[in-house]
Amino acid sequence: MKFATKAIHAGIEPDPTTGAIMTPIYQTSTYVQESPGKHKGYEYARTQNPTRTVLQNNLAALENGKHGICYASGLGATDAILKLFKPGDEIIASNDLYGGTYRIMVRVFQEFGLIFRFVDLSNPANLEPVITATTKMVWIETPTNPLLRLVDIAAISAITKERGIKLVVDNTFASPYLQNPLDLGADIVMHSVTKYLGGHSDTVMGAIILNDDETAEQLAFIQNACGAVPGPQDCFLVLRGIKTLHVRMQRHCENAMKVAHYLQQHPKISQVYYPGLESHAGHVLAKKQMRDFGGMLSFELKGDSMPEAIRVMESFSVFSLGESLGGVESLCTHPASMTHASIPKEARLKNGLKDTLIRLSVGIEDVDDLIQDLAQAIA
Ligand code: P1T
Repeated sequence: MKFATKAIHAGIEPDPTTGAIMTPIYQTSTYVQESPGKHKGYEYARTQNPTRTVLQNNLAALENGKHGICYASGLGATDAILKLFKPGDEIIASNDLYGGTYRIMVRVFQEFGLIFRFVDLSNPANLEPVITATTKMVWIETPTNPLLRLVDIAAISAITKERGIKLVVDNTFASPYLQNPLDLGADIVMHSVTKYLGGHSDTVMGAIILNDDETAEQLAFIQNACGAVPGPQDCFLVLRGIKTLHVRMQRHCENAMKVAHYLQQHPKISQVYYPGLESHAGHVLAKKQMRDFGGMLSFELKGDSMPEAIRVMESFSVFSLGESLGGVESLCTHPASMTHASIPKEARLKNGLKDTLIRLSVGIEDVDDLIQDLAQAIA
């Protein structure tokens, strides 16, 4: 089955009792049992819910994986993955990543004894020298949030496989429409479903997709034991959102490419970070690893003036200033004070994330209106 057909049909059957084409919202906390332990496969809604099961199977199909597990948020999914490890285990993560991921690693799990190292993995040669006998996992985003760096999943996975280390790819920025990390050698794919998968800025959710039965069983145990499950209404909304994922992503990519070209030639702009631009350091890799270049981009204004960057962000009328990304509506974010504020300033600047960086989630509005909005805001 090709992607667009999977998005609409994979794991989804008409409701067996009524023939309803849409998966029902099973709004229930428990399931009646005939006698203790004798039931139809459902016991309690923290453990399983039929609406969630359908979504999990659909997501697994989209990522070409065997198991899908959904969580109450992207960070709920990250939390579950990090709970696979023990004090003293070491995790190497790419140095450009969502601020909340950095925060849960450093402020929560480091307190419990996990060890984290943040390394620029856009050059895979940087990985080998930092691996130690206690390294258990490598965590990457690609493209990264917010600098849109590309990380070579196949090259990194060749190293992690040889050393018996798990590779996790946060595939939020690409979505499964653009990139399938499991096919490139990753062990676990993680998503903030809140973003492109949901696609309509109305749900917060996370997901993990993987092939390994044993790790899937551990994760299912953690999910049930720790309880970060999404509700059935949210699962329904995401199932509905995914039905148009391929169509939305095409328009996100088209619009972002036009916006990137517009910004690149703008006399007031010094840098545009978009993997679709030939000038981008990861462009060749993006062409190989992704099916298109996505809807996210960041840019900097000439002169690096903070008041000027803020003035631009306050001047938009079609773009809305807000956290998050991947919805149909265009958003603008100031990573330094918003999505990445929990990364200490020194570390942020060292990794290239300036105070004046502006991030855009290019929506699927008419691109002429988006460009006109940028023109009037930057002017
Ligand atoms: O917000 P939540 O669903 O918990 O997902 C966290 C998360 C994980 N990974 C990536 C790459 C993300 O971008 C996010 C959330 N990011 C934002 C809210 C943002 O505006 O960047």
